[in-house]
Amino acid sequence: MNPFVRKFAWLSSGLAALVAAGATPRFNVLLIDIEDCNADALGCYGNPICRTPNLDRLAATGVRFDRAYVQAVCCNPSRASFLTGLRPRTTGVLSNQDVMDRHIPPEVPTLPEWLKQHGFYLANVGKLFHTLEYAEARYRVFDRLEHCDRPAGWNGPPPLLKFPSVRSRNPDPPPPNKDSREYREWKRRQSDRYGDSGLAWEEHGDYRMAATAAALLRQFAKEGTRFFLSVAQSKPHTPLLAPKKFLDMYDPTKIPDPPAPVSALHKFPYMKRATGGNPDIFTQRQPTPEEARAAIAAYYACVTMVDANIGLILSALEETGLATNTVVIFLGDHGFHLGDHGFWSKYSMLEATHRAPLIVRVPGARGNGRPCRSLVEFVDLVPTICELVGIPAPPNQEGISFVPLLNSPERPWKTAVFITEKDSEEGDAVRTEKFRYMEFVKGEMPAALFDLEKDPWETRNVADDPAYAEIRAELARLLKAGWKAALPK
Ligand SMILES: [Ca+2]
Repeated sequence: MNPFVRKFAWLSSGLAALVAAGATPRFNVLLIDIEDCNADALGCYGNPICRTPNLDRLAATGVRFDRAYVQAVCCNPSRASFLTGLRPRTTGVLSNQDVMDRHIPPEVPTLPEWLKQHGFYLANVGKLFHTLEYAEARYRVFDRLEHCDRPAGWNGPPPLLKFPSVRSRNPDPPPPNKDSREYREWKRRQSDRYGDSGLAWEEHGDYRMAATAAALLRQFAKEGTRFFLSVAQSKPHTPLLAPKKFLDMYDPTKIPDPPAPVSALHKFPYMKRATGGNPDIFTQRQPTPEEARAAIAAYYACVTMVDANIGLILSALEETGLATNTVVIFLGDHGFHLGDHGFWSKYSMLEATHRAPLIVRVPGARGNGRPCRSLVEFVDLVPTICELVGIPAPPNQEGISFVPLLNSPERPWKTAVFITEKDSEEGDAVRTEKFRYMEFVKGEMPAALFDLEKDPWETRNVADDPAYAEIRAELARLLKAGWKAALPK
């Protein structure tokens, strides 16, 4: 038995004991959502350089999903999907520009609203939905809102903790007019930075969000509140700025060059990035190899800071005893390219964007401490959480509960996962155990096919290779048939 599981023996006995006693566990839900996280950057996902001791501990006491896939290529559509249990072409939220409140009818519940209807106390710390303007009514149902904008007329309690204000050390202050070209230029320059934030760890907003979440947990434990708590971390989203103490943990000269050099993918719709600017970082030109290594080191420093913050939350969970009856879900809202193919940021239907980290720890689940290699989708989260807390799922769900995998992580599951985009390009893709196939609505390349067994970094498009003609036809049929054709038998 792995040492973490031995130490936290309650994690493998709690649920079984409760079920044997004929009791239904009354779980709380803690959702930790972090921004723009490349799963391969985490120690527990096999990264040999980046240190994530707290997430490693969570993975060692929960189920780490190695093949968990988001349904959209960036924040807003991905979150709109996994917080409703509906796919992007159903929500109508297909890009970062689509305002959620205009596309999703008010009677379609989000996960927090649904849990509130079933008696949960709702608390949110930081970003959950894309912005307040996109989802004002969805934020209004929260009993507590911390470190985020508050809807007009919301009457919840004042902030739980007070922090000293932080003096800006940014030598490039914002222009006054937020609608001006100068302001947009300034935002781009801000996003394009990486390195030392010039701030202490405790001065970072992400630290403060975690400290607030830990304080909320202590309060819930004292008051016996059955809660849904969502806690965000803004990193490792750009700008890749971290406190010096985390940056000093990484030597850029020891970072390997990114895999998948710019090579055979001409005409591939995203390749303009490899010769010009990227979204979010290296926005004007490609980095030199030294700049790329320094940016990846800064990304790792951001990840390690986030990990330390999550450690504060997990410690509070353990100290209060809430770990014995709280489901913990850790996820990244989508992946992130770190220089592969000359790509940075997200906004692609390739593996680096599509795959995201997901760790689920349910007290008493038999799979705790084991990885799961089966294909799951983030759209499965709503039905999964509903099953875990013993309530029906909202109607018309487009995912399925993966609770069986939490007890038997090795069992066969979905045969394919899907993604849709309308940001840099418009298209849909399907990924199976062995292949990734994508179709684009316009452009010179209508389809792309990658043989992931032979070419895991997706460098050779074999869509027009006669040897793959049958496979391409089969995947095109599957993409058209959609998610119902890929459900476990
Ligand atoms: Ca994001």
